[in-house]
Amino acid sequence: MNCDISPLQKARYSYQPKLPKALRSGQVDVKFGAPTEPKTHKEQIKALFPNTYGQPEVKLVEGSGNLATGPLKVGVVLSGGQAPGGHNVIAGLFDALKAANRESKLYGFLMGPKGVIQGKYRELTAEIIDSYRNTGGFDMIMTGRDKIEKPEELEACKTNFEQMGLDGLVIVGGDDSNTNAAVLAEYLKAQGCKTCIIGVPKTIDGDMKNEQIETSFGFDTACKLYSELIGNICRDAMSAVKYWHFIRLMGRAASHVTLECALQTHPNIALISEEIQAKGMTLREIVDYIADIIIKRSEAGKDYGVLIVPEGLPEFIPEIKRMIDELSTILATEEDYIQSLPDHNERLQYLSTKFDPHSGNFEVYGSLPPDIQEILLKRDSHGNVPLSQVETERLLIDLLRDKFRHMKAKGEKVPKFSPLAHFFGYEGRCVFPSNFDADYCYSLGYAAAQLVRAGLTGYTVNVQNLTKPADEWVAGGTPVTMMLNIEMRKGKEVPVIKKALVDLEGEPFKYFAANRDKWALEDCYVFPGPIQYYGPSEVCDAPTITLRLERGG
Ligand code: FBP
Repeated sequence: MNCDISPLQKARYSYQPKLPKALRSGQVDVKFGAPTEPKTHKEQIKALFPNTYGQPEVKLVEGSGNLATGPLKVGVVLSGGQAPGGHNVIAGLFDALKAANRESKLYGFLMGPKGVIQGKYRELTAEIIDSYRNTGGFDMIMTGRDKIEKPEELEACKTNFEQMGLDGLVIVGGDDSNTNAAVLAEYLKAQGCKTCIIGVPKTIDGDMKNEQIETSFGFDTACKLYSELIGNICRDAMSAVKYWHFIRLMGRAASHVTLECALQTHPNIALISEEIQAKGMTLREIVDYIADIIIKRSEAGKDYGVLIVPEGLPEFIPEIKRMIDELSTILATEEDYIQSLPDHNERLQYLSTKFDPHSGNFEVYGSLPPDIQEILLKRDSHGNVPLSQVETERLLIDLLRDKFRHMKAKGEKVPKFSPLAHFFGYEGRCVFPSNFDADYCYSLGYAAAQLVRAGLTGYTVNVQNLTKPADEWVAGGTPVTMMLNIEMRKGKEVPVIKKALVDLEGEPFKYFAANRDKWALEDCYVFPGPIQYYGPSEVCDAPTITLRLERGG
């Protein structure tokens, strides 16, 4: 089939992503830092990762170019949710391997970690790579949310790698997938298998970051896309002057996406889950807070506005979090049975016998709408609740309508309230990567190839100094074990990379908190417009406001 391609896609094929100077030089050396350790659970993690614990941080520097130059066979797999820039990670990896040795080969494992376990892959040739350069999506090799964890799965991977003669595997994923990278690296090292495992920090959620990893790729583009849409809605709201827009934004746990979009667009209300948790706010208190702003705006003659809410909110409301935790423990052993029950009422009935009668958690569960109750019964392979399916924006609208109805019944004055609900999530994950993400991802892939050439395993690749021009970026590797901590998942204690939540003492939140009262009542909306790929650098290359406030620049 001969499919058309858009003029932008055609133009983007020839965009040459920028690289840090040390990587461009072609004479790369690895500089080792001091040994590392995790912040908490040191002994537990050391016992679980005896072969990869304590490895030093590394930097990729311009030097004599003493990395391996022989032909390498390297695999790559995309894992978890799509994020703009994934194809550029693969392109960077490919170009770096070929630059070091034309005979090197890159294999793409298909449909996520399952493809690694089942040995399903295809060789990625120059022709394939060229038709995906600077494009969004993960469709070159697709993705999946499977986990490589059972002994037979680890063994299957090893067998496949040995049959392929694979020198390295690059796992592109978020916190869960990079944790998986650590588990696989440890297993292969213990078994004397030569395949090195390198992770790449990906997620639009922006929650895989720490001192070494400044941001996860995809966050920049997704936030810019959502901000464009929010800005357009703000303008629509102040034009029509009759609707309140309730917009839920993707981001499973942390509120980074919502905070960044708030900084970019100045909506009237932005809920930040981490603050709600810190203040211990109940659902009723959140509704009261929103109602107060709606009423004040109405009194000022503004029966319109824009609210943004992170999809992760439910898990940060203490009463709902406690309920979800108890439910997760029940599901750890009973999920299959509960799902096999014929209908919602039977499931509800059964659950009423399973919750601790003194915890109050069943009452909280029962107070939610049935469709949300059903979604809360599902878990992905990493034990996460599929929050992207919970329509929190509608729940808030319903609760506000109830509140205004009660107020009216008591004879109180109520505002005119015509709400509209939106969810911006999937539309932000396969966007053509912004110039920032195109450059960042290409650099991550290029650097990952150097870590494989250096024979390192159990590392997540990093590129730092991101608020500076790409020339001054510095690439390296962070040992995954230093990012681990122990958490409860599906009722069991397991090692996982700690998710970075919004820091309430950090500059991005402080800036938001200092301005939100003004944004609530006045119309201070900002309209970022669509992502620009060509034009002045301040329009096309600027990183997120979050990154600039966190890192300066
Ligand atoms: P990753 O953490 O795997 O990158 O995925 C993030 C995400 O986009 C979340 O924001 C969202 O809740 C989830 O994926 C949706 O998952 P799915 O694509 O399986 O519906």
